Amino acid sequence: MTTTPDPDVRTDTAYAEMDALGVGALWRHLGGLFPSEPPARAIPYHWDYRRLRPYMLHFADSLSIEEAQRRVLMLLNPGMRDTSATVTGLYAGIQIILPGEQAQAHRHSSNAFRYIIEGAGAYTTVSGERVHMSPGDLLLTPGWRWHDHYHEGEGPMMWLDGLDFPLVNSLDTAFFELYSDAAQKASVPDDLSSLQFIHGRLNPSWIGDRGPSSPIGKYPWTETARAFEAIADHATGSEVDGISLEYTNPWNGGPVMPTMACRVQRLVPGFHGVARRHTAATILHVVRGEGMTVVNGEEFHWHEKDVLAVPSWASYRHLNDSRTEDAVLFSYSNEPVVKALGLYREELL
Ligand code: GTQ
Repeated sequence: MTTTPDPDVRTDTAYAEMDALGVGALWRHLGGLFPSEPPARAIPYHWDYRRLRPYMLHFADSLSIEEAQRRVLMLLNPGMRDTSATVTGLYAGIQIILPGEQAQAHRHSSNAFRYIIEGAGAYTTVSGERVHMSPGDLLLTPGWRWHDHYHEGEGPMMWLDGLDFPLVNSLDTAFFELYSDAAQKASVPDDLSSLQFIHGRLNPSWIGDRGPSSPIGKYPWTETARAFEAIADHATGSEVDGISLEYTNPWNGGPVMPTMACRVQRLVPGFHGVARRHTAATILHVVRGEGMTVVNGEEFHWHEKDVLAVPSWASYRHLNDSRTEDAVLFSYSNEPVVKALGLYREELL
């Protein structure tokens, strides 16, 4: 069937006229809208902690916590600066707090966690529970819980903040509120949730409020170290990730929060991982040791406390060339989101 062309419509002006009507021509955008493979907006990127630390100390000295509210250096992926993302859907920042400082209590719909890098003597209060921090601890602040940070120890304290706000913002689901006071009052014993839940497979069965996030405020480094020691050399782990352990939600064995999966992995001396790629975007933090990750053929040499962005569908492999020292990496990814939507793919290369 043919139709009679409308004499008032001319192709040479139609695209501009349609644009003004909020209309586009699919045939001019097909490649961009349906790429054959995920196009990388995020690029593979490495943040060298030794280069960031002087700036953190500078602003700790020159900018009060009241002015800053939260004194954080954001790790911005050069390909995603418009959304302040580190990789797609995820953000990483390094926060520094000095003795006696109080970071204002607030809550947001974004899920957050902290992975402690340096220092001792600070705590975060989450929903009335004071959670004390030591290096290597993972602290959770699931969405919409009040939280504030206080440092009662000596010397500066630094940690890695992981949040899903690039995802939450892209879904237009962001809410934020300041608390009525600078700090919450403690309403339960300190570190209660870790004390109640962290022991092996035994969960407190009287607790009925089973939301989508882990109820554990802190996964202490001491437990991670115990797990690595117990496994010791009895397992080689996976050929891609070595001895990789996932922090889990005790209610369902799944990821700690609905938008972020957190893991910690030990790469034994001489570990040469197999390359792979997957559709989960990943951020890695070096807990200890040094080594190399090859991302899309580019070598990133990392040291303790560095951060590395691995975009979706980038191929990557880890190497620890030390003959004597382990390397330990903490990582988080948007894998739970990608899996929940049926979009997860992975392959070994
Ligand atoms: O400590 O609550 O890096 O709200 C970014 C936003 C940390 C926090 C960040 C935040 C926080």
